[in-house]
Amino acid sequence: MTRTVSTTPFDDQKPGTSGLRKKVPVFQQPNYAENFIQSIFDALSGFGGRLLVVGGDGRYYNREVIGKVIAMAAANGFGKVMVGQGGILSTPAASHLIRKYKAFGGIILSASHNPGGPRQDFGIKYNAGNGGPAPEKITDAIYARSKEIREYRIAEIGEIDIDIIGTVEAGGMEVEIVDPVRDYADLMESLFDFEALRKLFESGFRMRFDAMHAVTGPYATEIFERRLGAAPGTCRNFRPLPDFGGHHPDPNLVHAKHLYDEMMGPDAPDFGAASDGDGDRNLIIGKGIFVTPSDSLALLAANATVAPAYTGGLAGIARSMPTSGAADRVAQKLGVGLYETPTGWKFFGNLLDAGMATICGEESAGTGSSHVREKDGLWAVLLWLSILAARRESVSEIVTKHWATYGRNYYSRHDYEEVDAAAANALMEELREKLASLPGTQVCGLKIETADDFAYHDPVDGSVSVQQGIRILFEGGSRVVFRLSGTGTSGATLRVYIERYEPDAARHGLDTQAALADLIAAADEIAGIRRHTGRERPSVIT
Ligand code: G16
Repeated sequence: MTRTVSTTPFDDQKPGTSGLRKKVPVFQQPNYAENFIQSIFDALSGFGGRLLVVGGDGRYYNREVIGKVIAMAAANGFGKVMVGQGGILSTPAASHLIRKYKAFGGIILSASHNPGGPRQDFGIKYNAGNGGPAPEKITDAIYARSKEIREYRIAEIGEIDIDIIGTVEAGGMEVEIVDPVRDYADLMESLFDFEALRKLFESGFRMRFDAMHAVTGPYATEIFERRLGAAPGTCRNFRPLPDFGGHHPDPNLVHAKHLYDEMMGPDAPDFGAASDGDGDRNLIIGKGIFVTPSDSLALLAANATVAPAYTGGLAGIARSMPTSGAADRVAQKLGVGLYETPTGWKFFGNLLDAGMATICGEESAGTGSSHVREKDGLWAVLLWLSILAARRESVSEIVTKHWATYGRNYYSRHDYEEVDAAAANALMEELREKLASLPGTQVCGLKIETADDFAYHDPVDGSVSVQQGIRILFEGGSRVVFRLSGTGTSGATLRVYIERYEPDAARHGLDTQAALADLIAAADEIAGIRRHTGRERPSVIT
């Protein structure tokens, strides 16, 4: 039986960089999740009788919301829902299922790298039939609907045991519970030469993968330890926990510090990697060397042809605007297009669908390719392993040679987290107002060449996205970018991205923060970071 329930709108359901992310107690308010789910369905049309893929990263409240999605999908006329066993689906695995089974779309429950637990973060995101995050025209329509919604539809269904693989009926609709790992692991096996990777591990190559008690644990153990024969214990923290063991499942140098310390230690394995809450981000650390996500993108693109999926070469490379220009020089050398998009994986979808780009990446630890429409942490690890297997050099040798060929982009991101939202907005507004007057001026010994607020003109559908980050370009190609995060759940997070290009190999061995010191000082001078935020230093430096 289907019920129509009266409701009133919430005014805070605007999807951010990647779906709606809020604290769990916000989602637990009566009708809150239901309103948003119904707003998604109301913003779409043509799904009658079609398939919806549903899964999440296993965080607290995942199972409850999966139950709601199933009951509401039945009431709204979907023909079938496919759910990962236990409610688990990594974001790239969900993207793959949507594509493989030609689903109408999917709902992914995750707040990515944000912490989980009863008072922590939760999120709901809609992905379209291409497997990618909904484009802005859909998220705008969802938000518009959420402000007007008066009722939602939900079917009365009994308890469904999502831990048992198989097909059941619910509210006149089919619900198939699937192995969350198998299809995805098969896809990886089709892209990479698993035989070559098995030989790499057989030769004594040692790796450490930290799943951070998040969704990649079951995927990583299946792929690395079972299919590729990596030593048992290669994968650490592999059991997904609703609160990620009390940690931030954020694979950066702060939250994956134990991995970093191990990789810098005397008995470090050859290769270290980690992934985040929902499995789309990656951290890459070689023995004694951290690889920045921007460098990793450039390196993966430059060496991609070692993997069977990319032997034909790349159609193009895409990166988000704040990501360093390291990939640009690779694209130039390969003679392929380089596309600069706003932050947010959703902006890559059109380029991938149109066959204009093959590999995409972001400074926020995301890299991926046309195999799905999400960034993909384990894919990045497998491509790195493929390069290591083909070149038989250390990560450090590969990185150093890359810099010698292309030059080095010193790069760092400074985050000021949980800043008062009004103060953060005031900082950005003040910056915007003075943009026109900045070119030609000197700050901390650096001459500003141009300054603008990045606007993206999508070359495929012509849509325009404005105010995507303030860029200050200095003479010589260095730059500082300011933007506010779209994924936080309390206050505002100011991100400052700092970059200097150094072509001279004799100057490639500097400490990153030291190499960027004058730009860091200039950023504070230009934006008045301390004055506005009251903070003496960033909360996180990556
Ligand atoms: C999401 C998006 C990414 C984006 C990142 C950071 O990642 O999918 O495209 O780069 O947020 O966004 P922001 O700087 O606005 O916080 P994830 O892994 O959180 O889904």
